[in-house]
Order: sequence, then structure tokens, then C-alpha cells
Amino acid sequence: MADRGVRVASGIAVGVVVIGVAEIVSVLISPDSTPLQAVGGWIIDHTPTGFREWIIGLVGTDDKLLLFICMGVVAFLLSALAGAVERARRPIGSALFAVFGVLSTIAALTRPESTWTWAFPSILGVIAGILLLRSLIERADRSSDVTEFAVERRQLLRGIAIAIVVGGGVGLVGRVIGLRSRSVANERAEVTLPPPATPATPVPAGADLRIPGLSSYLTPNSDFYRIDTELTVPQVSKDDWSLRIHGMVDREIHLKYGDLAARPALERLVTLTCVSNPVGGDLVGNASWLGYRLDDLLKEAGPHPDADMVLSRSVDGFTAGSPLAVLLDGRDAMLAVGMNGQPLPTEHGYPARLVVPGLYGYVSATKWVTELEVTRFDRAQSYWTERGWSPQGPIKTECRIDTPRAHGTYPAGSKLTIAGVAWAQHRGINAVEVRIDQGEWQPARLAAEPSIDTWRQWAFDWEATGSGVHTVWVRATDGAGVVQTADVADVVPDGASGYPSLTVRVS
Ligand SMILES: Nc1nc2c(c(=O)[nH]1)N[C@H]1C(S)=C(S)[C@@H](COP(=O)(O)O)O[C@H]1N2
Ligand SMILES: [Mo]
Repeated sequence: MADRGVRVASGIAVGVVVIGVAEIVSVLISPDSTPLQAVGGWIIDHTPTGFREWIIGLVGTDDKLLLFICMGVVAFLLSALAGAVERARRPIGSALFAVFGVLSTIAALTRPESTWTWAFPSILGVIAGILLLRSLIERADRSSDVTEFAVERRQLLRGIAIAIVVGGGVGLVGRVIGLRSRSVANERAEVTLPPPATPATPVPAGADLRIPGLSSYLTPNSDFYRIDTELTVPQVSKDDWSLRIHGMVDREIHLKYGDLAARPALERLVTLTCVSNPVGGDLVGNASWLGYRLDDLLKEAGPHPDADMVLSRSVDGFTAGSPLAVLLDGRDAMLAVGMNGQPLPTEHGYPARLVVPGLYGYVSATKWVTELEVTRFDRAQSYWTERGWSPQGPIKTECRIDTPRAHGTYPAGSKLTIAGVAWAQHRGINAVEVRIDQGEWQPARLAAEPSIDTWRQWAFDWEATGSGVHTVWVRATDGAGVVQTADVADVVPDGASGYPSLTVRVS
């Protein structure tokens, strides 16, 4: 019988080869069809909501990296186990790999964008793996039976090492080629955006207080938060892209990217907010968006009077359900193609996405959007409402303290500027107030507000007196005069609420 170490090493080599073969086969199919991608996608779609929010609270938007690391560790341990239990007469390890192959194939075939060919990476990877495992274990048994086993054993170990290096190398090459060959980065760099028929209000100097530590009024694309259910960013060529408007409409509409040029473009300043943003969190950003009015598009299709929802669908199967009335009430809801003067970055939805002022992203901001189905809230569910989130997602009035940093220590008499942003998209911000400890609410100064659809900066000058720990509280009042609620709510099911606070020590 071969020793345990050799078996375990064989199992690990086989695991690497399974992944490697699957990756190289996927080059001909799709980078998303490999076991890691398919199983990862399945896990993302089936993660319980509370657990997901807990993970995002811990690691923020590095959640995907964490998922890959966890999958890698599990794959490593399972492969080692499969090797340890494999016997020439009782192929339990092979059976383990086969079970994994079946599950991985199912995961691949049930991905929203899959075709039957997506079965190949998992199946071929596992077949190659099982053949290798059988031959390694057979040799391992033989090398331990013969008296002069040292030479055979050395050869066997060399074979295992080669399998790991070649399998890993081939897998890496497969991944790089697969991603490169489908990348739309070059195409995107060549896109020229149409000049807007109605440009955004120029941002007045007074909109940006330029206080160190305070978020800039416009968020650069590279700093803009990214939230989606994708393991790899979808690569959608504008030449393959189309938008279909259908469902409860008089006329179905099919638009190609080239058709957009005939329509008047608008440019608007809109702040996006994620429903998963905790009080004080940074899943919010402000950009200038270039696109086409959604109300015009919908009216051309002619929604039926009894419809009340637009279910937008992305290439990746993600869906969001927006109230039809909101999209038609005259606000600047749009099919966006540009962000801060550039074609949409691929991770923000190139070539086209939705942007709706006043609604959280999960019910409106579909990236890589290809379909708008006019329907009803009592007939259709969307990606996140199926997972326990509220069907309605108006943005709650909130604010955030950006500076000074929390838990800092300042000498008594220091002049501190407390500053941050406040938002209540499509209602606007009328006031922001600051309270130190149990004191009075005092008005903060407000930056200019170029649009009620964006956040607004605020600042408050405070001379730090009274040694000890002080708590600073902030609250905003929206354009209708409604003060943000003090009720503390978690992000699930329809967005966090409560006053943000900050503690500082005065010495
Ligand atoms: N296709 C797709 N679009 C999506 C999502 C997604 O998971 N897939 N997430 C939505 C959510 S929850 C938010 S908050 C916004 C975030 O947009 P951003 O990544 O451009 O900031 O995109 C929305 N659009
Ligand atoms: Mo979100």
C-alpha cells in the first residue's frame, strides 16, 4: 500500500489538473463556464441575505476575492481527501471527483447565460482528473510493493510535481487567454460619446467645499463603488448589444447600439446609492451620466394602463423591478452610456445601464442591461426581492460624516471642521444639523446644490472644548422639509436608517 503522503499529493495534483483542463477548455466556450466560476456564481445566488450582509460588513467589496480564496481552500482539501481515500479496488476518490463533476456541470448549465456547451469544462476536467488519479494510485501501490521502490517512488513524486506545475500553468494560460480574447477594453477605448442635446448643469465651484478628507462632489470613475453579483465583469460588445422593450406594451421595441445615435442624449448629475450601505458607509457615489430618456423609450412602446413595474434584465440574468410611475414621472431616469465624460467603465455596465434618480441600485440601476419587461409587481419578482429585500426601494434621507477621522484625539481649543455629505435623491437636501453630545442641534453650512438628484456637501466648524470623549451626531432634512429618521434600521429589507455619529477625544 502506498503511503498517505503520496496519496494526498496525488489528490492535490489531480485537483489542479481538473481546474487546469477546465480552464483551457473554457477558452473555446466562456470564462464563466469553468467549475470555479459556475460554482462561485451558484454560491453567490444562493447565499442567505443576512450572511451576505455580514460578509460585506466584514470585508466590504472584497467579498468576491474572499469567495475565491474559500473555494480554493475547499477544493484543495477535497482533492487531498479524494487522494487519501482512493484505492485501486475501491475508487472512492474518483467517485468524489465524479460527484463534484456532476454538481459543477449542473451549476454551469443553470447559469443564466449558459448554453449546453457549458457542460464541457467540468466534464472534460473531471474525466482527465479521474484518469490521472487512477494511474497515479496504481503506480503508487506498485512502487510500495517492490523491494527497490525508492526509484519508482522518486519517479512518481516527480510525476505528481509535473502534473501540478503543468496543470496550474495550463489553467492560468487558459484564464488569461479566455479573459483577454473577450475583453471589450479596446472597443470601449474607441467609443466616442454623442454630444448631449441637454448638458448637465455645470458644477458650480460652490458645490465642492474642498475640505481635506471630505468626498469630492463628483466621484471619479476609479473611486466609484461597485456592487454586483458578478465574479468576472461581463464583456458585452456594443455590436452585440441590443435592448428589447416588451411585455405589457402596445409595440415591442428593439434597439441596437447604433440606433441610439438618432436619439437626443441628455447628461445629468445623479448620485447612486446601494441599499446595502450601512449608516456611515461608502456604497454611494455621484457622477455625471450621459444617456437617453427612459420615459421617451417607454412611451414609444406604449405601456398598458394596468402595468405598474418595469423589470430590467441584464446579460447576466440579474433583474431589477422599478415602479413604472417613477420612470414616467418626468425625472431624469435614463439608459446611460457615459459616466463622467467617458464610455461606461465595463464594471459599471458598458455598453449600457439604467440610472434612476431616487431609487436604490437594486431596484433600478441594472448594468449591462438588455431587456425592459413592462409587467406588474403582483406578477414579477426581481433578483433581490426573491432574496428577501423589499420590492420598493426609494432612497432614504441619509448623511455621512467624512472628516475628522473617528476616535482622533485633539488638544482642547482645536478648531475642527466636521464635514460630510447628505443625500435624499430627487427630493434634495434643505438642511443638515450637527449635535455635540446632548447639546442643541445646530445648522451646518451647506455647499451649493446643482441638482436635487445628487448628494450635497455640508460642514460645521467646532471649537473642541471640554476634555474627554465627545460624540458628534448629524441629521439631514430633505427638500420637502422632512427630517431624516432617528429610527435605527438595518440594511435589510429596504435600507439602513439612523443618525451617523463620530467620537473624538479632547485632551
Ligand atoms: N447586472 C447587474 N446590475 C446591477 C447589479 C448587479 O448585481 N448586476 N447590482 C445593482 C446594485 S445592488 C447597485 S447598488 C448598483 C451599483 O452600481 P455600480 O456598481 O455602478 O456602483 O448596480 C445595480 N446594477
Ligand atoms: Mo446595491
